[in-house]
Amino acid sequence: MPELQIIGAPQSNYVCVVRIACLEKGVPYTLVPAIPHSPEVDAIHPFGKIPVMRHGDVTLSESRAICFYIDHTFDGPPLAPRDPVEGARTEEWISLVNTHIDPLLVRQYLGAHFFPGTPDGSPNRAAIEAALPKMEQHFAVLDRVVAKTGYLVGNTFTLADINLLPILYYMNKMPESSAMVRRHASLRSYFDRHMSRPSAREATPPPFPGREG
Ligand SMILES: N[C@@H](CCC(=O)N[C@@H](CS)C(=O)NCC(=O)O)C(=O)O
Repeated sequence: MPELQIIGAPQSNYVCVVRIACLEKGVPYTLVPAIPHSPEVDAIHPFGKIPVMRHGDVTLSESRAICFYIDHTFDGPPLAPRDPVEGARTEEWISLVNTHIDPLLVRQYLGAHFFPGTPDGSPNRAAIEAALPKMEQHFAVLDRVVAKTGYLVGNTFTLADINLLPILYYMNKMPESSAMVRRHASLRSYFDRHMSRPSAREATPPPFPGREG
């Protein structure tokens, strides 16, 4: 078998998703550090985003496609249930995380802290304040959903949880969002429990360069 390369920066929540997927599946991989829009990424992703993947002659972009490939190429526990209903519910939550939760919590809120675009590099308070009321709604929804079984879907840890976990990791680090995590008891215990999985611990994002403190 050729080497499976996951190409991207380990701080990216989407790179983290693919790494957790490999670890849960028990698939060895090599993380090849690369930033978005670098030549090695642009060669595979049409819009220069990370992660991308290389496995022998197979190259892929987009975390969902990469996880599908990993799940169906290698032996190991399924990342998404093969039952059509549970599988569809998993896709439903992956999509909700990617199209609603990531744009608000990561791109808008976390971006306003980490990549604020302000003259002095201080957090973009206007963008943060605009995100907070909507974030309250998202946290309430997630808290309600995971309260039922401790998972987003059914009674097992699926790719839906894998997609959410790196986002919650960052939310637990920032001031306004960590207060929200603490105020939602079911989400808090969901986060604590799943972050203690060996896969999540091993793929924990390192600090962004220059933000080690
Ligand atoms: N839909 C993509 C999203 C990947 C993504 O947004 N990656 C971010 C890093 S977390 C990125 O490459 N951003 C650079 C950019 O948008 O230009 C996936 O699921 O892989």
